Amino acid sequence: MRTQVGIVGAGPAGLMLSHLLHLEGIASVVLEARSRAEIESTIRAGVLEQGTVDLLERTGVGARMRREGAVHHGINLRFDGRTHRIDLRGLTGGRSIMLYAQHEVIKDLVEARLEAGGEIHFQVEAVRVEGITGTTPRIRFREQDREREIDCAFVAGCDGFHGVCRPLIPQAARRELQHVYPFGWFGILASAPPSSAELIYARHERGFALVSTRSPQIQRLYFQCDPDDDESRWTDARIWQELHARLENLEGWRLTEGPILQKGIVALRSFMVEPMQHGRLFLAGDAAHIVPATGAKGLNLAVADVLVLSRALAAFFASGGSELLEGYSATCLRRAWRAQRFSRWMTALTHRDEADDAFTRQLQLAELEYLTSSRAASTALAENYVGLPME
Ligand code: RFL
Ligand code: PHB
Repeated sequence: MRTQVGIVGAGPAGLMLSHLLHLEGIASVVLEARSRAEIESTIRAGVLEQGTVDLLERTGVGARMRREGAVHHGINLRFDGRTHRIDLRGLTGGRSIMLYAQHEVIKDLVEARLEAGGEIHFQVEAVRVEGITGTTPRIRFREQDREREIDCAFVAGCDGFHGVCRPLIPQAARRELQHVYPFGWFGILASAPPSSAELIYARHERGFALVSTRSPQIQRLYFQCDPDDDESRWTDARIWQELHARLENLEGWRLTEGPILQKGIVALRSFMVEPMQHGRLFLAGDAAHIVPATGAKGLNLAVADVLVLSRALAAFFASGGSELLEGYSATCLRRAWRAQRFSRWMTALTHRDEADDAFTRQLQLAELEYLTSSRAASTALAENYVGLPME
């Protein structure tokens, strides 16, 4: 087989890249380790920035999102027994966010690619990428017990944090920076109508909690936990008790309960690799950077990366010019570091760190007070939350 761009991974980064390249008239092949059913049902992100929403619509894959997703014009911060709304739309000149599940975005992109004759190979095994410092890298893989290979002009490593592409950048040419947090998130999906029209980020002495939503029938809820905790130790009754305690029944508000459909624990991590490119290998999305979910930035960063990459590849295939490709890493890292800063700040603002002393915890409250009483401070939160402009 032969293609212009070999893409490892059919997450948001890989699929969106394949879609954008197709619109530029560039051929690609996507290789995915998991099955189509699995990638279309894995529960992950829910918040899409304005720029992501605009790009999905502009490129013809936003119709179902527009029908079934929910536009939110604000978010709530809850602390010290009260709730304060951040008016995202009012503070950003009309920008908002969309609540639409990541696996729905995946479904829409897979469908669009297959309808356009795109090639996605699911359940491939033993993916090996060779020759990235030459001009014709090759990807070898196994598919239904057959060894196969693809020659390409470029390889996009869109294979997530645990993928095989990042380690292909030689250690001497690669710098990895990370921060691991002493807490994780316990996430549940519950069959219950939304408790709140807009998200609630709650800072509480018992730890952080978050009320999100997926549909008029399904709630998405999270609470800070020990990352090494075992989810089987949490009965449904204990989960609800903890959520009620942290969210409090303020001013007549009450968390709505329902059967828990799914539960799981994820670790919180900040991670960066520099640079995001080596030879003809370009990393995008979680393969290159991880942000703690508090800022709701991971999927959005993945989309921003592949927009930059698709434009750079389009320029290269049109004229042979490699200037944009050479700038790819620096361009994406600039945005990713800003998202790191924001995500770390949102995490520190709302989580309980057992290592903090009473003084530091009081500072956290002072910061929330300032944030919710100053238009300038609220604006800084709002403009980052809805997403900084795409390149
Ligand atoms: P993905 O989604 O991990 O996709 C990588 C794909 O590559 C495949 N793969 C391989 N395929 C072939 N060969 C190999 N050797 C392979 N190794 C791996 C995998 O099977 C997979 O299908 O990475 P991508 O595309 O970079 O997308 C990143 C996003 O998934 C991620 O950043 C977000 O989910 C983060 N995130 C959020 N982001 C937001 O923008 N808004 C949110 O509201 C938000 N909430 C969240 C989140 C992540 C969470 N978890 C589970 C960590 C909430 C949570 C709880
Ligand atoms: C979600 O709905 O899954 C979600 C919302 C906000 C976040 C992270 C995840 O910050």
